[in-house]
Amino acid sequence: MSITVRFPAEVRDWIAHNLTRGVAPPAIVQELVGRNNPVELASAMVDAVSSAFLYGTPLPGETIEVGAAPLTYQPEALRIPQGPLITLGERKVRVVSRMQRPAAVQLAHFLSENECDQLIALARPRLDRSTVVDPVTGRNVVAGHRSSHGMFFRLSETPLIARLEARIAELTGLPVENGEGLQLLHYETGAESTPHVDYLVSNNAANIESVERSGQRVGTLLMYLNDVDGGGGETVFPHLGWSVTPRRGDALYFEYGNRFGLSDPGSLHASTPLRAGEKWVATKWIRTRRFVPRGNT
Ligand code: PD2
Ligand code: ZN
Repeated sequence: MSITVRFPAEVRDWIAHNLTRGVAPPAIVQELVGRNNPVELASAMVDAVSSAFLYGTPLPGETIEVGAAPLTYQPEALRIPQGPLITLGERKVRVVSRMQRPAAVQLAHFLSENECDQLIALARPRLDRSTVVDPVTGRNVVAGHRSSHGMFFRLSETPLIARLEARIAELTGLPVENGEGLQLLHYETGAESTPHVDYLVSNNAANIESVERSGQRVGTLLMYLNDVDGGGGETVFPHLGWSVTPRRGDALYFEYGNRFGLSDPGSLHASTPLRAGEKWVATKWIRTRRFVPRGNT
């Protein structure tokens, strides 16, 4: 049996701040118990905030349940068509492998060689150091998490970009307008993307506002634009022990949102350090609703 109790906003924010700083949940529970909170209540409060971080859900509101069963993520089937070949406009794309959790599909020749070349040529003069939102300050910072360079295209910026966005919408069954602008990333020797989830965690104002404007991210499409022959640069899923080797024109699509609004922590992934040469990849992040960039409400 569970009971509903009031969860003061200042206690919730204090817990969120400490989790974001990397303080371990049991240490936060202990601190709360030391401040005269019953241990069941302290654990429930810390669990409520850490579950919101883990599953990418909004921070708890004014009340929480004490004594409730812990949450788990219920995976859902991939939205994309079944079968070994998927027809996308004029293009037939071959399925290389499928995964159930996170729901994922690996596709051969999603892009033509010419499309890969054109994307690289359009992006090269516009590359900048990739940034991420610092979870403690909420500011955009150049971070070790992403040691690549990158740039974003606007939606339908060129006929090529519009054609690819239509192909992605046909693959995923999600409207073009739910997609964030296509991002191109360029990794040089040694560059990597450390383990992370792509859904937005409610640990800073920028993420909270972004989810309020456009809904949560629920799918990622990675399109590999060159062969990475020198080793490294694989996209890896540490919880699965799965590693995808980039091959020019191939794509990897994975989904991590269910109909209860939870995100899948099993979708944790990374790009391993590039041992030699370079890696070019295009990424598309897809939301539950129309994507509205900051300042465009
Ligand atoms: O470049 C990749 O393989 C990669 C790996 C993990 C890209 C991303 N995440 C991303 O753009 O989110
Ligand atoms: Zn990622």
